[in-house]
Amino acid sequence: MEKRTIFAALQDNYYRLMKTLEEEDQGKLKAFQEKIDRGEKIEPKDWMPDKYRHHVARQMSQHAHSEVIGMQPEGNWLSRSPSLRAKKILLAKIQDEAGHGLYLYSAAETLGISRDQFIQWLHEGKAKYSSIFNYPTLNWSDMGAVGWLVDGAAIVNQVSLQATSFGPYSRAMVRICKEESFHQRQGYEIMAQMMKGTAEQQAMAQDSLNRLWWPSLMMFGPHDKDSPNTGHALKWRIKKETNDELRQKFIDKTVAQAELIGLTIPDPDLKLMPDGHYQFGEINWEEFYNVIKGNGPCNKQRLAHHIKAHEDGAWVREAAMAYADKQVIKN
Ligand code: FAQ
Repeated sequence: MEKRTIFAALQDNYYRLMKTLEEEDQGKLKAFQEKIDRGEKIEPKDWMPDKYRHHVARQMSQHAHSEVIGMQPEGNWLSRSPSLRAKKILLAKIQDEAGHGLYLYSAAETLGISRDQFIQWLHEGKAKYSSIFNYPTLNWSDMGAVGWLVDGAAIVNQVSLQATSFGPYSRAMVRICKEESFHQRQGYEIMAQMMKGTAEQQAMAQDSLNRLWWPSLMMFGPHDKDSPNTGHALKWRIKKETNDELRQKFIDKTVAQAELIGLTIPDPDLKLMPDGHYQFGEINWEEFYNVIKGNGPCNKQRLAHHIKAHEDGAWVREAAMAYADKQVIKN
């Protein structure tokens, strides 16, 4: 069968039909690269090589899945929030995450792959979501640590992604970053309040930091030398900064925030260097790869919950489609 662009291809044949860079029209490929080098955005109807389309679809859909699966560890604490104020804020934050997932799925669909397909790949274990959401949230101060560290790490990454070369992704990031900075502040506020509380509350906050610090650093992905996607991502300006550069930025700004409220970063090797950056200890990469392979503490639970919610919601999707069909007939 003749190879066509994956945009036109049947989704089931996605990988089989994807052209290699060598198989692409070399003139078009050159013009595409020049456009990227000039800092122009690539829009859905523009020509793009299959590899670029696949790369952006992979990253955006994994990002969308992270936003949606990321609601689970926080949803766990809604019914046990310590006050009505805390509950309202947490509820609003979780709803924002659902919204981020929806913008991202919609933006990713402009690449010609449906949201149903992205979700099917997630359920089949062919698509990933952020490793961080495979860790449990054991107490209320984890809500503080998730907002402060997880949203904090997400912002560092997403601010950089505002300048990504794919137009719909870049525009989604601008809006998401505005909401994410409120999330980071609500998390930090919880941590700061707990650090002003009893010795027991302070110990809870420190325990949350101890458990979530290293997994937060893993959110930025493997070291650059072990990151197979970074080469093309930088060349095509999908990523503006590397995994290690972003991780360093996050550490540099977060250490001071911890110190300000009396928390200790759980890293005996952490050291401020003369260049103003922190040197830090070795990340447990064995743990990271284990988690992204599906063997983290909560992987099975998170995915099973997502599958069940998706199946339980089938009637809502069917009803919405039936209603839409009726409107077409009516008009
Ligand atoms: N977890 O070659 P690289 C949030 C995979 S949103 C799982 O370096 P790349 C909001 C990677 O996919 C958080 N898998 O990959 C919120 C690749 O596998 P593949 C999500 C990971 O793409 C807060 C392989 O390892 N943010 O938190 C991870 O160049 C609170 C090799 O890696 C985004 O998704 C990981 N941590 O760089 C919501 C941002 N790291 O696909 C609720 C967008 C790597 O080849 C509550 N994504 N892998 O099978 C990115 O910036 C990039 O995709 C990276 C990875 C930086 C995550």
